[in-house]
Amino acid sequence: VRTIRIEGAVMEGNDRIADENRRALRDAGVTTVNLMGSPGAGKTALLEMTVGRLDPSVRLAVIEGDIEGSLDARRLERLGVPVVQINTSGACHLDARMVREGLRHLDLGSTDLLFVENVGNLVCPAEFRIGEDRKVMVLSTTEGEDKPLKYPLMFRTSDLMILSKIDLLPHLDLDPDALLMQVRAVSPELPVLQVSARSGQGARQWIDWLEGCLG
Ligand SMILES: Nc1nc2c(ncn2[C@@H]2O[C@H](COP(=O)(O)OP(=O)(O)OP(=O)(O)O)[C@@H](O)[C@H]2O)c(=O)[nH]1
Ligand SMILES: [Mg+2]
Repeated sequence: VRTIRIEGAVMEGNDRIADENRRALRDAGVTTVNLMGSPGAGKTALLEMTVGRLDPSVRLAVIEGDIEGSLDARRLERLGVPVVQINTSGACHLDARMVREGLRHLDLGSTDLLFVENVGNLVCPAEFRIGEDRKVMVLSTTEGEDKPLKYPLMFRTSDLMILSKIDLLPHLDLDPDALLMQVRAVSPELPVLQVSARSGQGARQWIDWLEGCLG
């Protein structure tokens, strides 16, 4: 009972700070996308592809969430994107407090679109609001058809699913239609885009979706 009470308080505190983040971001005219998915699903590769294809007038920034290190932040910094790295020191997700800290190090007045690449994990990030406008999950073709049934929360809370690495389909026994049926079984309205950061397939639809979010 005690444990549940503490967790409740933590979540309550998180939601309050998430609302503050959201207000600060909205006031600054920033659209924020929380990018989630398993380790190695292709989140950073998707961001690298996005940088090269978004209209250059859209000013990007990224908050990178990792347990340790700054490898992904450096990948994006090399492309000229302002990046803040957050290390969670073991936590499997970013929470609103961590993101609030990250926002202090960004020039929100010079940002139109902020990506928050969450810690690689198909479970915990879905439980914590951070003040985002949209949640996008990346599921790669190598993860298997059963993931929606085994990890439903991420699919239920996301606004968009990217099926990534579709260039690998000829080498895999994944049946994309079977996967999409499983997705629909847990989250009937979730839109799905099929993308390859390697070949650029599906990039246009992804960029169109993003630009639609900018309003
Ligand atoms: N073939 C292929 N490989 C990809 C694609 N996207 C990413 N990869 C590879 O998949 C691996 C993981 O990609 P990342 O973008 O680092 O994955 P991530 O989700 O950011 O990983 P974490 O941040 O560690 O959770 C790398 O070796 C990429 O080169 C793709 O579209 N096609
Ligand atoms: Mg990454």
